[in-house]
Amino acid sequence: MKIKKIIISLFICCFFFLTFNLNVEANTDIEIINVSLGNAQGELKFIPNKFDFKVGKKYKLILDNPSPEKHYFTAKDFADASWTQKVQAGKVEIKGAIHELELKPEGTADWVFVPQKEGIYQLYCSIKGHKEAGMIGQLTINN
Ligand SMILES: [Cu+2]
Repeated sequence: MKIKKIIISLFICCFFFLTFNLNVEANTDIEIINVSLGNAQGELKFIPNKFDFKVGKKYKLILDNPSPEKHYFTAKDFADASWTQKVQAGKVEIKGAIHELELKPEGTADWVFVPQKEGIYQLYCSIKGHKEAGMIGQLTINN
């Protein structure tokens, strides 16, 4: 009976140890960046609006729109210079190339990708007048 208890305890210890290790690995494996499209005050800007990426590293951009209106995260050249693993929005997961993401008010989306090509790329919102009002940003990929 005692041996059984010890075996079970060991098993539980191993399980926690493994889970802990996997979590640590997952955290170093992918860098998570939160991006807001506008804010609750209705200002037309990306927060943050400057991004630095490294070639070959995996990123997850968590996009959200806390503003009262619709916005776009448009970064065509940047998307072409990156490999997209997936885009997740709600219960839908999209695989393959992506150039523009539409976020309705209160909307969120996750974009998981790996930058491939060095360069400085532009980000903007493609709704009429928003780019001109300052809804722009810069995405840099370094080696
Ligand atoms: Cu906009």
